[in-house]
Amino acid sequence: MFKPKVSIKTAAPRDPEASLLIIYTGGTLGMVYDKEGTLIPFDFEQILDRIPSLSRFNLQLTVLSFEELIDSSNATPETWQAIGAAIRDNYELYDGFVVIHGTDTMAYSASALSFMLQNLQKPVIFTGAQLPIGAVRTDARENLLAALEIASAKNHRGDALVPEVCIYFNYRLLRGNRAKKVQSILFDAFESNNYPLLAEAGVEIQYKQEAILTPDYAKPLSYSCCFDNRVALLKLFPGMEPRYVEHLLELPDLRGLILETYGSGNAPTFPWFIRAVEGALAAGKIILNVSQCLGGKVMQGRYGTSRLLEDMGVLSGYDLTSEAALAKMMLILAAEPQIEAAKKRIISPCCGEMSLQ
Ligand code: ASN
Repeated sequence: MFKPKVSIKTAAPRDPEASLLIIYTGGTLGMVYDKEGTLIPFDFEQILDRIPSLSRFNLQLTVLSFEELIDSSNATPETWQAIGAAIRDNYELYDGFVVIHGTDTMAYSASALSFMLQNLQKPVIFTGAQLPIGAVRTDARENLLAALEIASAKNHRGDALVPEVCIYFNYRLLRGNRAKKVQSILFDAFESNNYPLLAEAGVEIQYKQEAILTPDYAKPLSYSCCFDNRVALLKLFPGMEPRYVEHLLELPDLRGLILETYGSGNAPTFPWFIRAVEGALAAGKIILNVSQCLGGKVMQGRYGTSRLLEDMGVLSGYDLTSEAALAKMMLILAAEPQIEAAKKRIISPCCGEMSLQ
């Protein structure tokens, strides 16, 4: 399904400023309408034809297109592995990577890739669009062109300006594992409420160097690609049926639960709920508390309604997004059979995904 299909190289400029690999997975950016008026994925060759200005960049571009292009609602950890493998296999050959991806699950994929590619020294810029590239008012052209420019940007030492996994969308560059899709209609589809923008594109692209990670140039890229999907996400709501929650928490092979709580990490103190959480923890499951709020953070113990969670051993996800929490937990559970070691890694920041203060 995710075998890379074709490599299309643009005519090589004589002395290119940078050489980039575009990984095309699908999404609205490259879709066309079928006879029923439904959007379906489309071939990249025609996309290149639709952006003639691409050839005005002094860049060597290579396109790796997946055999089966997907709407990102069909993304799975195999999709993340395929993107990761394409980057790892070509890491030394390119200065940067642009991943064309559907917007619906882009924040999950960008989060996953940020955890898979540790000590990254090159840009991995996810982008996509709300309207297909063929639409008259499309946002695809600007998004793709700016993503390419950012992926090729270097400082005076020749190092990448943004050596991170990011999402570029609607004139803004966000850290991938801090981003959330917040809009399905407007072009301004992504937010990063708990972390500043990494760059803003206007007449010029303004990079916020103080917000961008600095890698350890002495260390090589470290790549992990296994995910354990025996995890679940439970969003709390008033009126939850105890049986459903108990059933989920008692599932014997469930290893981890992301609990989407209210406000600063609060949950009901009903005895049935406390018993269900206690039982799951006693059975060796890991429970990670993240907030339903778009901004702010979990502060277990601030209210009585989160004190119990803290006392029972529920982990605080601080200001993690649910998307990043899921991807991080799935990757760590696959790597760590030891529950205490897994817990320790889950609450330790590793690539700018959470702030403990
Ligand atoms: N359904 C599309 C996708 O995620 C939405 C988009 O790309 N704008 O693939």
